[in-house]
Amino acid sequence: MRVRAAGKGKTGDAPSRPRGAGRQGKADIGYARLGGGYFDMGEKMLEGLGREQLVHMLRLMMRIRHFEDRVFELLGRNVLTGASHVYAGSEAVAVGACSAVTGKDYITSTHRGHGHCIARGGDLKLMMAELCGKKTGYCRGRGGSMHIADVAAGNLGATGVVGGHIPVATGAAVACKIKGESRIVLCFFGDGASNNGSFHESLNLAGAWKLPVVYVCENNMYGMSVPWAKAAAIKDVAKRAEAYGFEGIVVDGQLPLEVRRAVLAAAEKARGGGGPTLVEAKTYRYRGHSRSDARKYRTKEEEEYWRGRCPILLFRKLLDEKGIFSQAESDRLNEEVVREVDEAEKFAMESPYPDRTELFEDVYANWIEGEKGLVRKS
Ligand SMILES: Cc1ncc(C[n+]2csc(CCOP(=O)(O)OP(=O)(O)O)c2C)c(N)n1
Ligand SMILES: [Mg+2]
Repeated sequence: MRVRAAGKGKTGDAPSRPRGAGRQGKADIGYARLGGGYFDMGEKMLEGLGREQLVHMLRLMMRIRHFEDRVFELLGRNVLTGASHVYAGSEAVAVGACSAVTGKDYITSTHRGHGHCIARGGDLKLMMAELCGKKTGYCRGRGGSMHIADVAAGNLGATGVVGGHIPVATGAAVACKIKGESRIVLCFFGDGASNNGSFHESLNLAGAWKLPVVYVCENNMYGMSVPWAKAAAIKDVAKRAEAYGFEGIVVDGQLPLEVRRAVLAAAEKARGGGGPTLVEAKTYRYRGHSRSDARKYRTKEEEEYWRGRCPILLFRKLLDEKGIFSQAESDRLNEEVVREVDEAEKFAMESPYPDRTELFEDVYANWIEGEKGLVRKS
């Protein structure tokens, strides 16, 4: 199945049974939990999704925005310390892509990874606690902003090493293939990472071995202060896929349904043994690279243009225009989400730090001599 390039797709009402509904079944992230809606033919649908599923996508995008805005505020007040790279502006990429895979699939994430974790259904309380270094966090406060992982939920984790996780994602895809599983891997990374050797080596093997992986490049036009246009001689990262023998697709990263459509087709292809796809989502980050970045390398006009293409505002407008979810309903949802973030912050603030005595736990695996050699102590 081929996917249309950015701008050519239509987000019209789907006339019949939603694409992927039966296939994704109960493992579908967040959607299965909602129940109902899938088979109601009288319901207004977009891209095969009914009202509840579409509103869930909106909720996830709002969660990411408000979580990130709060993180930025806490950094400003020095309540949160260390580096955090916020995802505001690119919500449609994580939410659109994660909506297209199942809960059994794996994802890998980046230094700008909070959005991926939330789109995957991550718990805001555990995330905020992790950012604050608290014992109740996803990694018991050991990982912080750039290293959130939830392996049990298929989130293989984020990394502060740019491009460092692309071989991890590719290796996970090798494992899926060897085991004959129907799982696939969704690998997020930035435009800057696509200039690293780890990207090229991974994509080369993924192409040669037809691995079940979907590479999602979030091209937000900059790697720190360096514009993509100065860091590479080609316009689209997606073009690089051709060199490794598979398809590269460009999508509008501000439209979640467009991202979803491309990733759904790529995931279907990967699951069916058709190998990898590189999906490049053109997007933007609203804040600086990190808190200390004054954004001197980009213009106000450029920022305003992209603010006008806010993925949440565009999606709200679409749902309203299609008679699916009114602006007033979106306002109420927005307030609900703000309360969720309030609760997450409260939970994190009230949580304890790990005890000093735990400092060396989880640093080395605990191996003991078993009957058949070394085994890991539980
Ligand atoms: C291997 C490595 N090189 C350099 C850095 C410093 N660094 C951190 S983020 C970043 C930019 C990455 O750009 P991109 O992949 O486009 O992601 P974005 O920050 O735009 O989301 C760089 C160079 C690093 N963390 N790791
Ligand atoms: Mg970038």
